[in-house]
Amino acid sequence: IQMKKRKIALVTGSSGQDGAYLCKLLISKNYKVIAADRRSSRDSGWRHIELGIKNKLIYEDFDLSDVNSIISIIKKYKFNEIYNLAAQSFVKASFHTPISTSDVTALGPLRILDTLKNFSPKTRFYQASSSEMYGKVNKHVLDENTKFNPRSPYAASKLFAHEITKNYREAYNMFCCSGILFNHESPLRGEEFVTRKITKQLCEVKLGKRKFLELGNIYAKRDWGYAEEYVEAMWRMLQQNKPDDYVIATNKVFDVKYFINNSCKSLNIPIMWKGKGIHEVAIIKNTKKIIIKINTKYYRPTEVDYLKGSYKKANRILKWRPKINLKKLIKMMIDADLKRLSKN
Ligand code: NAP
Ligand code: G4F
Repeated sequence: IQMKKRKIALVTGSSGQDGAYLCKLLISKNYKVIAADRRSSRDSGWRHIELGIKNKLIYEDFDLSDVNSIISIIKKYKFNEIYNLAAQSFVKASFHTPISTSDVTALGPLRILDTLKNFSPKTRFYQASSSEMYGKVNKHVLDENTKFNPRSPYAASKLFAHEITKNYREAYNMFCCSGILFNHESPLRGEEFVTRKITKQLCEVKLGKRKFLELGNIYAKRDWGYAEEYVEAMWRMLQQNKPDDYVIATNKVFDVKYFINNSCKSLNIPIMWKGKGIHEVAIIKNTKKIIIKINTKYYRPTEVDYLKGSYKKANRILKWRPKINLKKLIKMMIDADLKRLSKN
């Protein structure tokens, strides 16, 4: 009997939320997984520790802005698949560091693609594209054919990466896919993103470690899914016969305020809202203490107000659909934060 050869995959941004879940998925599928990240972010490795995968990965030093680090890693292994998840991924920060964001988030994937073209053209490539690329849109539900209108240096960088991925697919017949992923969250989400900021800081209030939290535009609407399900879609894209681009979303939309209200319910903190605009506050019903304030420092120069995606194509071709709803997701995030905070 012939033994099936073990596949080798490279995951860039392996220390991040999606990187950690994807590494876990690939390990469960018996891949040899090379986790590429910056040495500095490996020191904590908290996500890999929580998922119990730290000693199941092969770690390599890697920086998307350094083409030599990309060339040497691609020459060292014969990759079947590369998942490019590394990026400066925080939209707000991209307004402060537009040039380094573009260097990493736009040119980084091009550095990988060009290296693949020269040294490993048969390797399958996944690019982490984003619903932020749609930006300001009038359409109600967004899909693979909707026009993009980016609203931040981050989104413009992701759009360049998206288009160049398509170009390498068409020009050189390479197996390159982009997943246009809508917001996806989890207990492993970074603390700067609004969902995790809310769950963590509300848990701190609940445990008496904080008095209130400050947020920006609480009327922004997002299509929030569960990250662990979304990395499964990435893998499925690279298992198809033909490379293509797919929207991954839940087709449901909620505003930040809804997320806050449900988080408070989950924590048994009864709140009521008062005031308008920058003076709007949430108050704890029985104590009348302010728990949420607006701080304009969290506003963005240009905002994306509304994002809702259609996962019809992914459902038809990849047989993918979201399963965890937002209320369940909030509960998972709250439970994890309470558990972590109770330990300290
Ligand atoms: P994340 O938690 O912020 O992870 C990003 C990763 O990229 C981190 O491991 C980070 O490492 C790494 N990175 C940053 N700059 C780098 C550089 N110069 N060289 C090498 N690695 C670098 O993001 P995520 O939520 O997992 O998202 C994964 C990818 O999907 C990102 O590209 C993001 O833009 C995209 N995306 C995310 C969502 C979402 O809702 N989560 C939706 C659509 C698209 P350090 O720790 O060293 O900074
Ligand atoms: O959680 P956010 O920072 O995520 P954003 O900007 O939608 O970007 C995330 O999703 C993208 C996919 O669409 C990814 F490509 C990207 O890498 C990242 O993962 O903000 C969500 C919304 C925004 O409208 C923001 O203005 O929440 C609003 N918001 C209100 N108060 C806040 C805050 N966002 C943050 N981060 N912090 C606040 O205090």
